[in-house]
Amino acid sequence: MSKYRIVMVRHGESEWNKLNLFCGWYDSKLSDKGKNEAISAGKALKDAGYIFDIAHTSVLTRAHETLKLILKEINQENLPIQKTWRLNERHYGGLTGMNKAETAAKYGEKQVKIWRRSFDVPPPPMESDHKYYDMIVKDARYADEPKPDEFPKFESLKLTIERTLPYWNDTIIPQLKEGKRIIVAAHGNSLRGIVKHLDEMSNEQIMELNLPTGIPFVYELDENFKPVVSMKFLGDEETVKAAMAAVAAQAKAK
Ligand code: DG2
Repeated sequence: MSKYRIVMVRHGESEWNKLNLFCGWYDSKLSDKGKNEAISAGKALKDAGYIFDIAHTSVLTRAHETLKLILKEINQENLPIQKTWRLNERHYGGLTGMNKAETAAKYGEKQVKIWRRSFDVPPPPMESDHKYYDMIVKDARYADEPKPDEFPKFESLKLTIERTLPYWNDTIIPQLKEGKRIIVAAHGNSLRGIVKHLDEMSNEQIMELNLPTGIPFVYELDENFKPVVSMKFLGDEETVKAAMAAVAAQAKAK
C-alpha cells in the first residue's frame, strides 16, 4: 500500500543543454524554452492539485530557477527550500564545456555513451588547467562543502550516487516519515541515481534511462520506501517518450 509520495523534476532546458554542451557543475542558466518548461511543469502540478511542505534542490542555478518558476505557478512561492551540493548534477570532469555530438564524432558514440550512461566508468578528470576549473573550485557556494578531500574533479553515476544517497536517506526520508509533502528539483544524473536506488535497477537497466527536462514525475512508496508507483510522469506518454529519446540522441555523432 502506498504510504509516501514524492515529486521529482529535472530542471528545464538550460542554455548549455540548448548548445548541447556537457554541463555538470558549470552553472548554466535556464534557456527561454527551459523557463517555459518549468512553467508548464508548475501548471501540470497545479492541475493535479499538488501542494508541498518543503522543496529540495541543488546549489546550481538551473535547478533553483526551475523550482522557483514551479512554486510561482502553484502559488507556493514561500515554500521552505533546502539547497545542497549533494543534489548537483554529476561532475562531468574534463568533458565539461565540450559539445556532445562533436565528442561523439571524435571519440565514437560508443565511448560517449559509456561516459554519459555507464554506472561506474567516469569521464576523464577536470585538470587544474581546464577552462572552468577555477570557476567551479573557487566558487563561493562551495566554501563550506564539499570538503576539499571530497570535492569531485569527475564523477561516474556510482560516485554521484555515493554523495546523493546520504542526503536521500538522512534528510529526505526522515521528512517523508514526518508526513512532509516534498518536491525535488535536480538534474538528469543526480535524479537517475535516486531512481536507480528506488527501483533497484541493474547497472545495465540504468544505462537506458534518459530523463527529460521539465516534466515532473511521481513516486509512491510503501512503509519500507519501496515503490508502489514508479516514475509516473505528469505528461502524456508520447511526449515523455519523445523527450527521453531526444536526450539519448544528444550524443549522436554529427
Ligand atoms: C546534463 C546531463 O545535466 O547530461 O551535465 O550536461 O541535467 O544538469 O542538464 P543537466 C549535463 P547527460 O548526462 O544527459 O549528457
